[in-house]
Amino acid sequence: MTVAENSRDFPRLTTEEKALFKRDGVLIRRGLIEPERIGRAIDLITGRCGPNLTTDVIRDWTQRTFAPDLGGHPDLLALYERTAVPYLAEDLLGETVPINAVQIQIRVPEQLFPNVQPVKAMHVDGVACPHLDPGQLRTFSLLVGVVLSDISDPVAGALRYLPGGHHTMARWFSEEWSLGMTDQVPPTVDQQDGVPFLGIPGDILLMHHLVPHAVGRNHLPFPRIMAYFRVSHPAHADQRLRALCDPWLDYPPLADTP
Ligand SMILES: O=C(O)CCC(=O)C(=O)O
Repeated sequence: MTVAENSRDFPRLTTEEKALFKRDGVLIRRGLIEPERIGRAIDLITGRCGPNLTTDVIRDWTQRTFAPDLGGHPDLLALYERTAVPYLAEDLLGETVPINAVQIQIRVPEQLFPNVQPVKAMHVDGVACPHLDPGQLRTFSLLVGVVLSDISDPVAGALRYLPGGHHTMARWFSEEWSLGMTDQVPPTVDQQDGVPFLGIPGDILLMHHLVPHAVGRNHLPFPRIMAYFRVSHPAHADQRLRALCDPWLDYPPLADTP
């Protein structure tokens, strides 16, 4: 059955959830993705990564995506396309550009690869990335994170985010920042620990592109695995700079809501 065929069954975002998203920049839906889809994704990822992980490969893939050749694999894109997620994204953005790539991010156990994955400091994606030209923007509208391994313990390399940080970042981008700066966030944001996103396989996170986030080391003996999808409103590519300063430019359905 396709997504379109069973879309009636998907619980859409409520007015309360939209208001929460406006306030915090984050929404979490538990158990949204079926276990069979998660299982297929995990088998693919572990099958490809397991034999190939060396210190150099981990460093490289941590900057980009693990198993880059799987970036367009149908069983991984299905975590987004064949689930309720596009409908939730549409509830926030109105229209969305079709997704054609997934990013896999693994935090490997420190005890197996000590110091290979240092803490990723607070940042918003696509702005002043340490490995890219600071004059380039690789921004988008909405980050969707799919939990693929048990992340019930914050020391397992959980993503940590700053609820409401999209308001702070929009002010900073409009008042203090300019293209080409290498600072990723203002010092007040950099000093924060953030809230760990904890979950189990099948849970999803919807996060506004301006919510700052960081990632810790994984102190547990098994890998932490997340899949990320970067969703854009069709107008985003032509309004990247303005979307940094106006959090609701890419979100027409939310512009006039409380
Ligand atoms: O590893 C993660 O969960 C997120 C990594 C991240 O923030 C990024 O790749 O920009």
